[in-house]
Amino acid sequence: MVTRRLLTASLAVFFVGMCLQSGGFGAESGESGGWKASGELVERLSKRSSETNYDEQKVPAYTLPDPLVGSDGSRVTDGRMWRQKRRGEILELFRGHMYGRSPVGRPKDMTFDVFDLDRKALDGAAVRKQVTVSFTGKKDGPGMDILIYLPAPPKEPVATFVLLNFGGNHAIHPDTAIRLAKSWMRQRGAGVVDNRATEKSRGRDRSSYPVEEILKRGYGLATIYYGDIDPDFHDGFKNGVHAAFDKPVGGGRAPDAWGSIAAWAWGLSRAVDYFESDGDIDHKRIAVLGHSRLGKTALWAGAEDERFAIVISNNSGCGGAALSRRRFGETVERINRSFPHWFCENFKKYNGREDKLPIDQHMLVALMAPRPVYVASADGDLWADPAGEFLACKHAESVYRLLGAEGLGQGEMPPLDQPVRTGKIGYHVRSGGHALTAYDWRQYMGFADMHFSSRR
Ligand code: GTR
Repeated sequence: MVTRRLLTASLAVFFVGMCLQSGGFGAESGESGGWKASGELVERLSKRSSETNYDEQKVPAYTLPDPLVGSDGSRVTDGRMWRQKRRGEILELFRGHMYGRSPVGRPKDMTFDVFDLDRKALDGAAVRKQVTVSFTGKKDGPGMDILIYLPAPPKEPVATFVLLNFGGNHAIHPDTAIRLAKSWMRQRGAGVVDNRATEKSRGRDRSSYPVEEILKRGYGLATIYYGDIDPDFHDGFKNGVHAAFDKPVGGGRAPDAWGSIAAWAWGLSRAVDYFESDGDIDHKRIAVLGHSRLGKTALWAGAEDERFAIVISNNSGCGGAALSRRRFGETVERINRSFPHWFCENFKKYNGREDKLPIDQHMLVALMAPRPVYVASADGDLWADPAGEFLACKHAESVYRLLGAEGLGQGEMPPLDQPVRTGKIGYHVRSGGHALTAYDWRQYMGFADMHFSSRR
């Protein structure tokens, strides 16, 4: 009798779950109020590329998988079920179908070498440290340099933002003591010659790294050149950390072997391994941040490694915070074509078949729960689909609520330059284009002020 009743009850839960899955999350086009893309921009971009959709009206109807319905159809009804069952299940889906599977945990032979320590850097405003992490313990093996600035003099272990950079550590500030990046680099103007950084590129990207302001607000900053971990070009995974850690299956790479985004995210976790050994850094208050492809990376790092206490995505777009099923701006097919090394091989099966994905990016945002997560878009960056980024936050909310946390607290897209950051999910769409700006940083520091003060 009891068994029967239980069976009936679980079937009912299953049925409700399936209904939600097929109906509850459908057809969002036109759903958002507040910010809307400029009609003139939509027209201009649409003319430039007929292959890309920039028109909200042309977003196809779609149904998002429900983060709170398990693969077996059962509904997740409490925090324990989320933690013990569903969270791991979603993480596995992202590993298997999208980012790929990374080596687990800290490499046993990894070493840290603090090769620079100046307690009176930047005219006495900062403690500067530079650390080489050798992933295999071999000096000639793959490794990365971490550049760290902490407010001076350090009074207590400091809450720190960590982010990967595009142009080398030396490009974030003109400080001549910063070691010039040695790894392969994309051609980014005159400061890079034959894919190597030159002195000319010192401080070139400083507008995206307001170091002095960050220090004044009491935060530390740690940054790593992403190409140290894995050079950003497709060479069949022969260089960077893939070569050192890949375990071939049947003579080749497994279809779910880690791509470059997963490798960069793995590198961020190795930085946390270092922070845990550095008494000046509060490793319980680490915020991971990233812009664009490195915003996708920050999200994946935050999903894989819960030591990141806050996760921030700046203009991450397709493969980051934007819902794939909307096919707005950059699509799965387009990203796999342009960057075949970013995701695992399996992800290519979803080119033009987004509806077949067992996940969508709201579930990536949900993997941060109940930790604070902030997603930022830019008005001119339609390639990254601002509305799709907002909707991913919105549809991650059910998980935050289940865990007793306030999520976004806002059903509609906010107006331009009006950040939403009352709960654990923060969001803004700022004026201007695809970039990490001082304005963005101010919102992130305000968000960190809110959430880190209670963690001390
Ligand atoms: C673009 C790419 C985007 C974004 C961007 C970036 O070319 O299509 O997904 O990641 O690069 O990283 O700057």
